[in-house]
Amino acid sequence: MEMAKIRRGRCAPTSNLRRATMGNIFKILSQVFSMFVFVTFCCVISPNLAIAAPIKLASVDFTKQEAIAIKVSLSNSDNELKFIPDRFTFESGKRYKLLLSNPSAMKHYFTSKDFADAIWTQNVVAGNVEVKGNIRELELRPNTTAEWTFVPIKSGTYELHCAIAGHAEVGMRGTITIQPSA
Ligand SMILES: [Cu+2]
Repeated sequence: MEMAKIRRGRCAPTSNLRRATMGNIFKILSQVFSMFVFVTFCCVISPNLAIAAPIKLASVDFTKQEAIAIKVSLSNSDNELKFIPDRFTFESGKRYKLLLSNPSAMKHYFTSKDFADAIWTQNVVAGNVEVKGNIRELELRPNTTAEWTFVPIKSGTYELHCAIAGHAEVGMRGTITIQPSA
């Protein structure tokens, strides 16, 4: 009886010890595995992520992208005081050519200074003249056209109006939205 008691007394701590040891080994293995995953991420995936972005940006030349043509008429042959259309949506990072025309008998402005600040203007072509640099607003005399080529930079919603006194008040207004690049 005593031997049995003694054996049982010895066996119980030994099996607890084994369980504890197995638990520790399992913990250590899972920590090693976590470290392995972390190191793999740091060494292999992260540098690729960091390198991928500059390569993508470096390969984009905005001036060589095909321009998306969008038409806008400042008033019409009936001399209605409105932009047609009066809502525009552009996407940041794409190249656009805004084809402006004024088929009316009055001069009109395409004025949206906040929008002009949110884009990079490549040029404005009117008649035989090409203008480069920052453009804030365009004035179109009766029966004239202009082409404004630009790349939207900053997303947001911007108001558009004609700067001639009284025109915006009776409806010569619009909204231009620049959406973040998809
Ligand atoms: Cu006007």
